[in-house]
Amino acid sequence: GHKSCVIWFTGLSGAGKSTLANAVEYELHQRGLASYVLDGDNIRHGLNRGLGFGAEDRKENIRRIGEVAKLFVDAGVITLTAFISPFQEDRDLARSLVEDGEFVEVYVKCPLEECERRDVKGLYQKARAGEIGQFTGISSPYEEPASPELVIESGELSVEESVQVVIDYLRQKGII
Ligand code: GGZ
Repeated sequence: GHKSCVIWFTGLSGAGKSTLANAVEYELHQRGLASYVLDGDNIRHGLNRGLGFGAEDRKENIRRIGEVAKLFVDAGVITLTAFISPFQEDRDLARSLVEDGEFVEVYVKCPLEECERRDVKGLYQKARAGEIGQFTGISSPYEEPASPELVIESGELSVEESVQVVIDYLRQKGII
């Protein structure tokens, strides 16, 4: 058997949160474990449609995601979330909704310069040009996690190596 938990990925746009969350989810699925990824595709386009990127809307975005993650954990699912979640206070609130040990905060760390150099979706360029306001790292803050369970330097490790770090942690803690 396994325990359910929230694996909360946080980091800048383009740091690799969704890629890593999906790769970990794939690995858990291979092992026959019930798991699910919450990300912008299924949350910001659905439940949280209408919320923007001002501080208050980001707070509400993360609050709702935390509540949904709690429900999934209650249902026995290993829940992976991939949101910038730039504010420590909001991440702490999400943490407070589940039991001690059930919240694994993973800082997907990547220098702003590297995210901006990759600029997979061209958003940094638009933010620099002033076409997108309140863009994290450019015109809106990102608060680095104070004491995350894991820090993964996505520019230094391959996706496979990063997945292994997360899986090893879950095994070490007896979650899987
Ligand atoms: C940051 C923005 C913004 C602004 C649109 N700031 O790389 P992406 O495209 O796919 O990921 C970013 C995503 C961030 O949404 P989150 O729900 O993760 O943010 S938060 O946790 O802060 O609520 C980016 C896109 O949405 N995007 N405008 N102004 N990212």
